[in-house]
Amino acid sequence: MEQELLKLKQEAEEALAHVAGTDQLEAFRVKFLGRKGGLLTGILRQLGQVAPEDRPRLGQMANDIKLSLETSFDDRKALLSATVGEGVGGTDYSLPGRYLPFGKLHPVTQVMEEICSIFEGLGFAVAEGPDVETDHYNFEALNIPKHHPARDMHDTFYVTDSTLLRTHTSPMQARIMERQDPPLRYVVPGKVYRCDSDITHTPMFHQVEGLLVDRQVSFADLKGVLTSFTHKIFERELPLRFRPSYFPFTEPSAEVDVACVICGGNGCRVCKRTGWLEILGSGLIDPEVLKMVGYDPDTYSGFAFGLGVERIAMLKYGIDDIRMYYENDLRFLCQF
Ligand code: 2NL
Repeated sequence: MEQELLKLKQEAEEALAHVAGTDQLEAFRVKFLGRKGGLLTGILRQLGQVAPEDRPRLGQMANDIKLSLETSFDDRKALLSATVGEGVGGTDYSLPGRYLPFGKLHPVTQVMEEICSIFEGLGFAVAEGPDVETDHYNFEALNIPKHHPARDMHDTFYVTDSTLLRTHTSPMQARIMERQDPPLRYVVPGKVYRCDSDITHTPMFHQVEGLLVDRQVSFADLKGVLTSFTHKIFERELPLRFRPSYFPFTEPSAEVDVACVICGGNGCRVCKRTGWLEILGSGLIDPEVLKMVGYDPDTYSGFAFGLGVERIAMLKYGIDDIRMYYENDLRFLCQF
């Protein structure tokens, strides 16, 4: 039996060295180590017929060989799974890894960044302010005192009697003017809030507001900067129209229309047959606002403007429902 065991060990080691794949490895295990009909098991079964004095020694020897073959088997298995494409246990180590999908910026964020970078190209700096503002900076400092009819336009969410969710980003511009003397050129991007929700309004939306203050700033400067901006954001030199309007913080004020990006001015459903699309509000900063931040309106003048980012993005990409932005449908969001 001793001879048989040694022969088996040698044969098994040789066979294992030639095993090249998982199928062959399994065949090896069945042939040599299998519990039913395996060669080693066959020899161990005969142990009962061996002389009792030889039994412990041969038993020990058989067990040592079993252990040694099992170890060699495991080593071979590990080696094979590391080097051969088709590994053990159904894992194919040659398959390419699974990649995590890349996130993307929301279309509104993309357009907001694009708007800011166009103004940066025109020499404006970018500043951000708090979403929760004081009544003072959101209204008083911008020439909208209590009981002013313009407060009704804003549908404000109040936090306390004197704090609120900002209804525009201009409170930050008032803070900047208080801190800094002219000349200055800033744009302020961010979220704004108004208690309003229907097909064309969401209670939170995004604005970029800008201002420029210096000596002898005129309406011509406002027209030049906004024309330049519009041509860049729509990637075409579309005609512009400055239409008289009213804002409590600017005088004179103008709303800016661009020739319809869909029909080019001929009239269509998007521009409601007018040929024009309103894209922003603007004006020369009211002398009262300049006084409140401590500027002398006889020395300095400036212009300011505000635009809705969702609206610009809708016109740029032909999106016809503002609610699409906030439904979190990846089929929509991933197109941009
Ligand atoms: C609109 C109109 C506007 C401003 C925003 C502004 C800020 C300061 C002083 C004066 Cl600190 N004006 N901002 C001026 C005119 C219009 O926004 O329709 N926005 C969507």
